[in-house]
Amino acid sequence: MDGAILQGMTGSSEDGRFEAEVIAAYGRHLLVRNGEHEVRARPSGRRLSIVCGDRVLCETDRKHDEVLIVEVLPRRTLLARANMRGDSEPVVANITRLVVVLAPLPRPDLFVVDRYLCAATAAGITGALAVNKSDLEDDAGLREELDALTAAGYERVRCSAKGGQGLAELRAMLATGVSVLVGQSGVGKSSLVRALLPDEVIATGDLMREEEGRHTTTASRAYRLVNPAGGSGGTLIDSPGVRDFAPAIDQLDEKTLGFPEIAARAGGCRFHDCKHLQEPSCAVIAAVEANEMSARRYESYRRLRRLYSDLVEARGPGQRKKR
Ligand SMILES: Nc1nc2c(ncn2[C@@H]2O[C@H](COP(=O)(O)OP(=O)(O)OP(=O)(O)O)[C@@H](O)[C@H]2O)c(=O)[nH]1
Ligand SMILES: [Mg+2]
Ligand SMILES: [Zn+2]
Repeated sequence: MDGAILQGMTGSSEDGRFEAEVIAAYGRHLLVRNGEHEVRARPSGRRLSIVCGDRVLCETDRKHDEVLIVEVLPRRTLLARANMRGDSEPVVANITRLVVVLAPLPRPDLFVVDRYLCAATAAGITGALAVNKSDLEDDAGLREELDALTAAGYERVRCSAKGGQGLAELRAMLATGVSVLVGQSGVGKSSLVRALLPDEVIATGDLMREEEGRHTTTASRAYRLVNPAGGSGGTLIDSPGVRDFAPAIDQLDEKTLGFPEIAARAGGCRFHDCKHLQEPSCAVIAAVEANEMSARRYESYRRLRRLYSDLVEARGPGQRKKR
């Protein structure tokens, strides 16, 4: 490593310690940024769990010529998912907005979209939608389903990374804070990042791999957007595509599971602990029956409720699972 680079780290103390931001995480291979400098780093111990977006304390190991991360600073927010055992795994840290990217093709799984949006609510992050590939033929059925999400309060931008339509609107949505693009593989997350960063070369080095001739993202990576009118344009994190996603169960609100249209109505249910499944005088069920709430969204809620119970069961009661 270039010692001169390390000398230039802002806030670097005598012992070579400095604070940095994790801008790429590929397992234990990390890339951190301090000011304008980017260096590779690795966690100093096995117990450190570090994700893209983390603020970390680094130490320069001059003997081995490497940068070690010795501490993860407290996270302002954390997007987390549940694994099959029901345990929570961190995905990205310190973000302010989660943008689910979808497209007419590959065919969207709206239940996965819903679960991402629920995870955003659970993490105290703004959820939003980017409907990409607007150059392809529009799907009226899909649009109707998406209208239900807009009615629930999620901002939605229609865009095309290929044709450029809607990119100004997307850029405006991303202009503040730190956003992450999530969604199924092939919806165009990396293409959107590329379209928003015309001058920046998207790293295709060690952290990425080419699969069957096409680029599929294998690690989350943060980019700084530039406002064309000058100044910062927000930070954007690209993430690998998923087939499925389950929100971390500890973060979810037991009563609403993160559905805003249920949160808005739960106060009207007869029972304080109503789960909105078959309870009498349930304001949520009444809203679905009156066509005021989307039946598909309600079905999505019921599925997440089942998944939630399954995950709680998979995890087992407290420490008892540990052998
Ligand atoms: N027609 C059309 N194709 C697009 C558009 N944006 C992306 N694509 C294509 O969709 C394919 C997938 O794009 P990527 O940007 O790699 O998708 P991704 O979401 O990053 O995929 P993963 O990294 O695997 O999660 C590529 O062949 C792109 O050229 C668009 O706006 N319109
Ligand atoms: Mg990608
Ligand atoms: Zn209810």
